[in-house]
Amino acid sequence: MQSNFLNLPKKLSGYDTAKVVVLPIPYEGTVTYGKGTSNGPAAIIKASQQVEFYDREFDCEPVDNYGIHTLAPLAFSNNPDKTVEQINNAVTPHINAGKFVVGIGGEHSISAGLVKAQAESTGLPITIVQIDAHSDLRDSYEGNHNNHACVARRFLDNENVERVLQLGVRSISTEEMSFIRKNNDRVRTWFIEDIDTDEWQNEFISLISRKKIYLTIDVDGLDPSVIAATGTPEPGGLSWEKTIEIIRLLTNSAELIGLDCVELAPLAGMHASDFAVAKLIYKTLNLKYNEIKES
Ligand SMILES: [Mn+2]
Repeated sequence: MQSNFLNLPKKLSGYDTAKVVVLPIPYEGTVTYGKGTSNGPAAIIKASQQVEFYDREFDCEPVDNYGIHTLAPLAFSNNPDKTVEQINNAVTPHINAGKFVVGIGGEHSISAGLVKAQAESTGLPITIVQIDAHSDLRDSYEGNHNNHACVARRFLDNENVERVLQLGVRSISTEEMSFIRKNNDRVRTWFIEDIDTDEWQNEFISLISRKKIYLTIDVDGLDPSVIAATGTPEPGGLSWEKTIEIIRLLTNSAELIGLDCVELAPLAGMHASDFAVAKLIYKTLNLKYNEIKES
């Protein structure tokens, strides 16, 4: 890898001083349709070199206030169950060192390891916010519990995961619909048409308010006009503006404790997708570190 995320100078990218660490997780073990998500982390880091540090919303270069260290990419066995444990083991020391960990994928199953590390390290109830075109609530898929189509079920395996809140879903199976209906104490899914109205906001805020939130962004949650380079694209997704609005509500009402951005499968000649993901990560960090808290 040529450079660090955002191509930051040393004073902003050293491990000891940075509040944020970016962990590239180029894992692609169970992908079922379009391939290439193992190339996601390198494409995100390359595109991030073009992101402006200056953020108009805050009229400053917010990264000056937090700093980002980019870790070496994780290497894997090709066993999906072992991968989850490897990620858990790799991430835990950084959480314990007080770092805000950003996992960049890689396929969505990596989030199971990231969430496990967060749930076990904090020892407190956490809520997962999942931006995704799919609910990923199958118990297993193609004979595997750690398939990327099952990741939200794996979140729910953790006792410390109080609830999974899903936004932007527009492709779902009969089994998953039935699971949602039976488990409405732990899963709340806002389908894409729900987010076109304003009614979802109050309920969303009430479910996240003052909680510890882990945000997992499957980039296929966004509309393919924003991010087309993904393995299982679905038409009719979240706009860029709506996505930022969700994240702004989150950072204004709750404590964001971890983040991942997964399922970018870069396409030659379509670097708009890579850039959108890099900018989305930077914007999320800016919102987190400029959070305005009501006292
Ligand atoms: Mn998805």
